[in-house]
Amino acid sequence: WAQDCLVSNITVKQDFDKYKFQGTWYAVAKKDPVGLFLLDNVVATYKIEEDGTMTASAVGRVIILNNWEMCANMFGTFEDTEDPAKFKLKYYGAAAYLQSGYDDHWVIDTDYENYAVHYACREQDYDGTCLDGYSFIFSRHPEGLRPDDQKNVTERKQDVCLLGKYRRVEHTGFC
Ligand code: ODT
Repeated sequence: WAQDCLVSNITVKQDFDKYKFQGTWYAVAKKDPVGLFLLDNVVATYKIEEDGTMTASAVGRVIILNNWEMCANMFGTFEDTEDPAKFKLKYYGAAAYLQSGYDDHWVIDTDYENYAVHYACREQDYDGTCLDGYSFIFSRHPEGLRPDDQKNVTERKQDVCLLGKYRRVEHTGFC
């Protein structure tokens, strides 16, 4: 078969349960967007508020103003869409000089207990493929993915047409 890589053909987690997704996730790998922001030591914590809205906070090492290195504290609110695994993420930083934005936030796959594959396409090309996107591979475990989950994750990287485009996200204790 040939993969068309159309954003509209990317499949997401069936019957995504945001309640089970709550809690802490450690980024283990990342495909960067144009103008990358979060470098490493990225940890995201998801929570469902009393009204059912999913929110998250995230930390990560960033370099701003060309060479000031710091730990960014970021916050986000997720807007539901007709697909339970596809959200719009409105995010901003604790300080005004940090990035803010409005991105897609798709959960491609997760078993809730060990791994998650996140995907966001920021800009589509004329042909419907993704021109500028980013993706995080998350683990519940700070040490990284379990060997059992690696096959799944590799397949999902291929599904989002980003196999080979990820880099490892280090956790050094900086944040
Ligand atoms: O690092 C980049 O290059 C782009 C990422 C910018 C988005 C950071 C916003 C984090 C806001 C808090 C939400 C946490 C959810 C994290 C899940 C995946 C990262 C968007």
